[in-house]
Amino acid sequence: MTEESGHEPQFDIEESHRGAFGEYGGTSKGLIDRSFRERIVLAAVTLDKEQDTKAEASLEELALLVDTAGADPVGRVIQNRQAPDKTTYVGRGKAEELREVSDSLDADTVVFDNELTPAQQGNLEKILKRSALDRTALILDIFAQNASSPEGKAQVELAQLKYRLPRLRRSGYTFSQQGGGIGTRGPGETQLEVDRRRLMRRISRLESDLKQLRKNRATQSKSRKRTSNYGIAIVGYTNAGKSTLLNALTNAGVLVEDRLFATLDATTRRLQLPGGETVYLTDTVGFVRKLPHQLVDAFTSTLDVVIEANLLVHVVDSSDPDPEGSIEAVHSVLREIGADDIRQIYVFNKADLDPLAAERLVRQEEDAVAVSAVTGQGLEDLLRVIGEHLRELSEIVQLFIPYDRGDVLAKTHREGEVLEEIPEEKGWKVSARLDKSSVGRLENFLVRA
Ligand SMILES: Nc1nc2c(ncn2[C@@H]2O[C@H](COP(=O)(O)OP(=O)(O)OP(=O)(O)O)[C@@H](O)[C@H]2O)c(=O)[nH]1
Ligand SMILES: [Mg+2]
Repeated sequence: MTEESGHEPQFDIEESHRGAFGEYGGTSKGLIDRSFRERIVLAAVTLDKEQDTKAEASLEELALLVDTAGADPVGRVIQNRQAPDKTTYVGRGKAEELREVSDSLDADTVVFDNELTPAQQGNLEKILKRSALDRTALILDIFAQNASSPEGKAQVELAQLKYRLPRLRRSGYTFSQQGGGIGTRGPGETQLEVDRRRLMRRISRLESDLKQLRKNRATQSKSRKRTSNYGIAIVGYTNAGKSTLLNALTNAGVLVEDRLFATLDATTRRLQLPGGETVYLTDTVGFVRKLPHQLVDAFTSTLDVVIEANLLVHVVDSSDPDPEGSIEAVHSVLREIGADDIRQIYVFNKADLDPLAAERLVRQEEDAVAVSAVTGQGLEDLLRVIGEHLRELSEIVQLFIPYDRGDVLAKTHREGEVLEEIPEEKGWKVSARLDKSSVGRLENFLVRA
């Protein structure tokens, strides 16, 4: 389904081959032309009438994504059908209607609220006579604009290349040559094969670079673990206020912006809880409905910190019109990365904007706190709840360690918090707060009460 019709637009893969980590050319010359505000029509399929509000929330968000990408949403078309059409996603008639709407609104592009198959995209572009983008490409485009660290850039580029690989086409077609056919075909199979091989080479290069980075990170987090401190990851929907919360709690100075996906890199800061425990708090990339799987795959090294956390602080914007939908979107990403069994504390943020909504949401969840990361309201409560949860993950035990086992004493210090250490005739009597797993490892030295 890749080559063939010759009518699809060609992605210029050359632009993704620059630099050590390869600056993704998409930032300057991406899917959306940012030299002017492109006019965009949004299109979605709802599968049953009941899902209408859900589809609308999703489309609302798509409009926000389009705006974040630097273009103007100028129209919306929703189609209700049993299943997306295999060849054109919306029905063929609807596609024709989309063209008319786009013509009348003078729109440059139609963005579909789902991932299109390469074939659907090609077919749609033929009918629409303009480009057809999908949600995935749009989100990838925004990530590309926001990536700043070498790792972030590499992860985004990897996701983009994986998205493009099945979409590579023969070159030669541009929209100004509409109606072509003969004469609009590209150089053919050979060039296509060359392009594809190059792309695959670049993909494996990025994968190995990222693997190395991941290894380095694992070493770092191991040394952090050795000092027995807990890792807490701040997760949540994009723009919920995760970075603001990290800043409020630790003065981290992370960039805060009223835009989607302002944060792509993980930032970790130490935080001392009122109970005395030191924890490591990490702010990371935000999630969104239908987060492209290519991105989730590519961001494994960033998301490791979530998977390895002892506790998740799930930040929700309580002034969000559909907070439950956002919470569900976050859960679905957590499931995808295998972090859904980690204990979560819900933080209903922006309580200053909508106190009633925040209160309502707090009542719905078991472990929940209403806060405002901006005014500081509720933050003390949050720290107290975090402390309580961590204490549940550990227990206070009594140990007896003979003097010739200095190694065990050192290990106890490394893995836990030593509360008391009394030298006696034959060894140390130690009282320590330890993780359940450490307790297992030190079993031989436990003094049963
Ligand atoms: N009124 C109010 N605004 C808030 C609060 N917390 C965050 N904001 C605003 O919400 C916007 C997003 O905040 P960020 O901290 O960047 O959100 P984020 O979750 O890190 O977002 P991404 O990194 O883009 O996923 C900013 O404009 C913040 O000033 C709050 O408690 N009250
Ligand atoms: Mg952020």
